[in-house]
Parts: sequence; structure tokens; C-alpha cells
Amino acid sequence: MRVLLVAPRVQLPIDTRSSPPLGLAYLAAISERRGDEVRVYDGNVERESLEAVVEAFRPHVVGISANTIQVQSAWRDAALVRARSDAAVVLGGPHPSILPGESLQQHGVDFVVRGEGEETWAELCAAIEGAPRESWPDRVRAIAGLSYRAPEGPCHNPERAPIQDLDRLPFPAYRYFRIERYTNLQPTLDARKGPSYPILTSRGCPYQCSYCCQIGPRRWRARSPENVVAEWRWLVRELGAREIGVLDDSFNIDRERVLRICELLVKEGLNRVPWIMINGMRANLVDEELLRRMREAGCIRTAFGVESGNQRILDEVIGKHLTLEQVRAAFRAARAVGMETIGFFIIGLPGETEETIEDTIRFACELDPLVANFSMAMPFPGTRMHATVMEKGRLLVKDYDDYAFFEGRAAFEMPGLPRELVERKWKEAYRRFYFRPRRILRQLGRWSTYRDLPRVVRVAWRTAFG
Ligand code: B12
Ligand code: SF4
Repeated sequence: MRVLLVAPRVQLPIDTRSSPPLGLAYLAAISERRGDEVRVYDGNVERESLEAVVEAFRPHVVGISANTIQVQSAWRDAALVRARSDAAVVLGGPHPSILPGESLQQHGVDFVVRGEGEETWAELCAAIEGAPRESWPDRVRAIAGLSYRAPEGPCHNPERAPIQDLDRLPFPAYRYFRIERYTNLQPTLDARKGPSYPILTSRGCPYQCSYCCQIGPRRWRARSPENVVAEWRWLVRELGAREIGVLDDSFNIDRERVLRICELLVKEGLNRVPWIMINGMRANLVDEELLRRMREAGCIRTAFGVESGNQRILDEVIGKHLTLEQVRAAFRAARAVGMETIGFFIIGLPGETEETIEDTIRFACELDPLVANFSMAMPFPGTRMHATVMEKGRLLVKDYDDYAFFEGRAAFEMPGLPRELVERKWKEAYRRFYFRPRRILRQLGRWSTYRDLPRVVRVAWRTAFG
């Protein structure tokens, strides 16, 4: 069967990094294991049009991935595929998983795979292979995690149980990606040295922060250290990775597992290739010894999800299960072992006041990470924050494209939290953090400042003053 996997194009108003979409790389590996002929089309790096690819490749199944800010583009792609072929069109990813009915109403969409996709995808492809379109509803009735159109209306099969043994998954199939067209992992910080690859060593997260969009079960599942390091070795030795980014939601839930991964990386000499924690580690679960072992194993930079500098907001609004003192200790420990840090902060959560936002800006300056990333609170569908805003506030975003906060516009208002305040404090956060004399001096000491100067100035200016 010919299978086309599509990452829809997202147009953002500022330059961001690009990297191969890992979810599609896993699905490509599953299709390959089935013996399918695979083509991946990432609209963010392709030069050909999707129309041309559909016409030349003549797929039997087209799988399209979408988070919220991509979903309108995904629907356009689905309609475009339908206009040019009779392929089954399947949507998956965070947004369709949360609101499957909405995507099923779009022209051209036949199926929605909810949550973790590998097993559902394999079963769906097997069920419809060679079968006439009219027979699809009957053939897919028993496939867990699938939503589809049937003559009686949209059908949502029961949830799929999470994959128990993640070690049984194939490694992501990067041979279908044009790796040379992606940026490196953190282009504003590091020079591009060669191919960069992501890795996912665990799935899920036991926490439930109010703003976070979790599409899978809360249960955290991990790959074994041996399986993780086997992929790492393959990325470095076979694919020539020059840097690796760990994408886990919660890398450090099991301390012993992290220590064992680090031990194996050192033993195999894989620690010569730098790696970075892309997503935040849990600051309450780190200590100096753990970070030292990660540093020795090649980790040059870690991130922590700090979110707020106000304990009440952390406890009552987010449910972060984290204290400000634990955050301070985590940053101190990272500094002590020579690891660079990124802090993630959120401005304008429901329940905030000007004072709590002030606390966050001051806390960011006190922690003084290499990078402070201030997001404006964004109520993604399916999150507790979304429910709060719908119940007590007013949503300002008009469509899903607006869910990218880059334009500096607040997405909602709450009583006592007007949009002007959030937008003003968000800009102020960037200005106050990045335009401190100490910070400017440190920035001038980094080589990348000179290499990326035009881009850094453009982004900083737009964010702080634009
Ligand atoms: C790495 C990452 C990024 C990278 C992107 C790298 C890339 N090109 O993929 C960067 C840092 C650039 C980024 C940016 C953003 N991100 Co992000 N990101 C992630 C992160 C941490 C990992 C994504 C990943 O690779 N996961 C691993 C793979 C295996 O899982 P997956 O992609 O979900 O795919 C599985 C299933 O969803 C499903 N599936 C997916 N697609 C398809 C398609 C088909 C056909 C099928 C059958 C199944 C299927 O099967 C896959 C395998 O099981 C996730 C959190 C998470 N744990 O997933 C957030 C996450 C995806 N990001 C999120 C957000 C909000 C953003 C931003 C909008 C934030 C912002 N305002 O800047 C931007 C948007 C950028 C963009 N261009 O789209 C949200 C999305 C929520 C939502 N409803 O949209 C997430 C879920 C974080 C969260 N928990 O809230 N992100
Ligand atoms: S923000 Fe991080 S800790 Fe909180 S639920 Fe999401 S992944 Fe888990």
C-alpha cells in the first residue's frame, strides 16, 4: 500500500526552529514494518506542492498530523487530497485527538486516530487495505482509539489502552525526511554543526497542569535504558547526529533510569555528542548528583518548567506540585555542575493579578537562566485552563491559527485581568529580563550572538517593543 504522511505547513510571524515531526517518524516506521511504500511530506520544509506529490505518488492512505495551530492547515490539506485522489484521509495528533468530531466534519476527512497512534494506525491500514470505501465503517468498528464516519453518523470507538512495552516500537524512520533542511535544535543558541535528532525516552506525565494538553493517559511509561541507548547509538553512529534533543514530558520521573542511561552513554563514548533537554524537567525531582551525571553524559543544557514566581498561582491555578524553593535549588544545582538552563514562564494565567505577574518577572531575573521563555497563557482545548476561561472569562481568539501567541496578543480576558495588562506585562517581561546590563554582558560573551545578530535583534525588538 502507498502511504503518504503529512505535516501541515504552519506560518508563524517569527522565525522558529524546525525539526522532523517525531510522531510521523514513528508512523513511517510502523508502515515500513507493514511493508508499505512510504512518503513523508513536511509542508514546512518541502519545495514541491502537496498537490504535485499526491498526483505523482498516488497514495492509498494519507495520514495528516495536527496540533491546534496546524489544524486549519491540516483541514485544507485533507480537502486538497480529496480533490485529487480517492485515498483514505486520516487525521491524528493533539488537536484532532481532543476534538475528533470537529475534524470528522471537515471535507475530505475519513478517520481520526485519537491519542498514541502507532497501534491504531497499523490496525486501520490493515483493515482498509484494498477494501472499497463503502465497506470501511464495518471493517473498523472494532479498532480502539478510532473515530470515523459511518452512514448513521460519526462514530467514536472506545479508547485505546496505552502501549505497555515501548521497547517494542521500531525506531523512528528518518530516512523519509529531508534532515538537511531542518534547523538545529536551538538555532538562537547553537551553531549548526550537522544533523540534529529528537529522541523520546518516555511517554506521558503523571502531573496535570491546568494549561497542558495531554492526549494520552496520565500514566508515565518509560523505555528501558538499554533500548534508549540503542537508539542513541544508532542516531550518532549510523545517522551522524551532531546533537540530540530529549523531548520527554517528564524525563526524570525515575531517577535510577536516568542514571543508568547516563552510565551507558559514558560507557559507550556517546557523551561526546551534546544533548539538550527540550521540554522542561521536573525541578522537584532533580538534585546536583543527577545533573552532574547528566552533564558527564553530554547534556549541555536543561530546561525547567517554572511557570510562575508566585506560590499561590503554582498551587491553586496550575496545580504544579512544585515550590519556589525547589525551583531555586534546581537552578543552583544546574549552575554548580556547569549546565546551561532555560526557564519556561507563563504570563496571564486565569487568577493572576499584576502583582503575581510581577512576581514571575522578578523570579525569572533572580533565577537568571541563559534563556527565559515567557509564554502568554493559551487555553488549548481539552485543558483545565480552557474550561476555566469558557466558564468565567471571555475567549478572544477567533480561530485556531490565532493560538500561536507570537503576535503578542492575549487569547482571553478574565474579570480583573484585562488583555491590555497581560500584553503589556508580557512585553515588559522580555524587556526586563533581556535588557539587564548583566544579561547583555553575558550575551555579548557568546559567540552565537555575533553569528545570529540580525536574527536575535529582530526577534528581541519585535517581542520587547513591537
Ligand atoms: C517537540 C515539541 C515541539 C517542537 C516541535 C518539533 C516538531 N517539529 O515536532 C517545538 C519546540 C518547535 C514546539 C512548538 C510548539 N508547540 Co510543541 N511540543 C513538542 C512536544 C514536547 C513533543 C512533540 C513530539 O514529538 N511528541 C512525540 C510524538 C511521538 O508524539 P505526537 O507528536 O503526539 O504523535 C503521536 C500521536 O499524537 C499520534 N499522531 C500524531 N500525528 C498523527 C497523524 C496520524 C495520521 C496518526 C494516525 C496519528 C498521529 O501518533 C503519534 C505516535 O504515537 C509536545 C508534547 C508531547 N509530549 O507530545 C509539545 C506539544 C505538541 N506542543 C504544543 C504547543 C502548544 C506548541 C506551540 C503552539 C507552543 C507555542 N505557542 O509556541 C508551538 C507550535 C509550533 C508549531 N510549528 O506547530 C502542545 C500542543 C497542544 C495543542 N493542542 O496543539 C503540546 C502537546 C504540548 C502540551 N502538552 O501542551 N513543540
Ligand atoms: S506541563 Fe509538564 S509536568 Fe505539567 S502536566 Fe504537562 S508535561 Fe506534565
